[in-house]
Amino acid sequence: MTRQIAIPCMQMRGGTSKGAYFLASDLPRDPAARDALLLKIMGSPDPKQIDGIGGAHPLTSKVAVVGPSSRNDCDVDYLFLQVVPDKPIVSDQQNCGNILAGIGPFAVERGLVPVAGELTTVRVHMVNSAARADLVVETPQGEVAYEGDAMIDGVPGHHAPVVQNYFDTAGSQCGALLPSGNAVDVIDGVSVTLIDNGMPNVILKAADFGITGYETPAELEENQALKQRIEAIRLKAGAMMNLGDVASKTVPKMCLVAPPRNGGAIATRSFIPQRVHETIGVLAAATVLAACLVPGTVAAEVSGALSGNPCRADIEHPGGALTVEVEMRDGQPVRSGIIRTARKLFDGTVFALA
Ligand code: NQM
Repeated sequence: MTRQIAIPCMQMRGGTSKGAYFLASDLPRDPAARDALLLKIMGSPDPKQIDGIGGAHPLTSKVAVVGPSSRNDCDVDYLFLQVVPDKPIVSDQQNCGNILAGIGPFAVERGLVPVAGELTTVRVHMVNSAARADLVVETPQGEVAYEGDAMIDGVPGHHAPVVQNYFDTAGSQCGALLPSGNAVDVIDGVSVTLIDNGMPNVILKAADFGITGYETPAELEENQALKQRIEAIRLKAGAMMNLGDVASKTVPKMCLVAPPRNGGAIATRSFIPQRVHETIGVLAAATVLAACLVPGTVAAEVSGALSGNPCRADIEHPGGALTVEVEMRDGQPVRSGIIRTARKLFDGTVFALA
């Protein structure tokens, strides 16, 4: 007889995403057993994820696995897992900067990191890319504050800020900022920039597809011919980015760019990779700004004027803009900074059929 097994779980909104956060010690150690359990918890494969807690969209079907750090210079290890809603796939092939925003509050809530004062810094080892990010969490009166004045496009209301600083993100999954060695390559007759400053991305000019780049996500998702052309390019780009066969991977992301319309660095429409993002991923935005700062890229061709090092600029997206700061040294990004917010939604026990 099957029985229900119970696992401690906290649900958090991290930036513009939502996910289930677990202590590593509460999940099976064996990755195959862990992933099988996570599919059941989230309700995959099923486009509606009706028998699980997944939100039926890649942005709300995410998992964080957190434990004490294996590195001396970090406090916690964070493994990000993308649970694909309609396929039996749990992927560790990408990072997620939005879900990362909840890691600071979660680590403090679970007692992995002690409160240090009004502000607590949580040093995170991002296991997916073996890189470090520091998060500054507001902890007045000895506990995490969720209420505050920070606003991010794509999330209603105001919340406490979580400041994120990423280090050495260049080549996080691809081994180099420009994995093909070129600022521009041509795939299927289209000029592309293959780049990875924390999130493998293929940058393409919207104009090369006969569109403006200012369409809504729904309009782009309805355009089957466009989606097929973009996926065909993605499959070829994956191999050129040292990612192998990416047919069932969630990277690289595909980013259509156009000149900025609201004073930002550039306008973006991000395919993640089959659905279209309602805003843009955090590390994806850091990657796009790095692309704008590297001479000769497809992004640099359409971006507005940029100045300063670190360079702070708005990456425009369908829901507004995301402000990113990228610091360059010798042509390479060495630090990327972003402000997010996160909120604890529930803390309790999730059940899955054994
Ligand atoms: O790029 C969605 C998101 C993400 C990833 C995705 C992210 C990032 O917005 O750092 O945050 O690209 O699949 O949560």
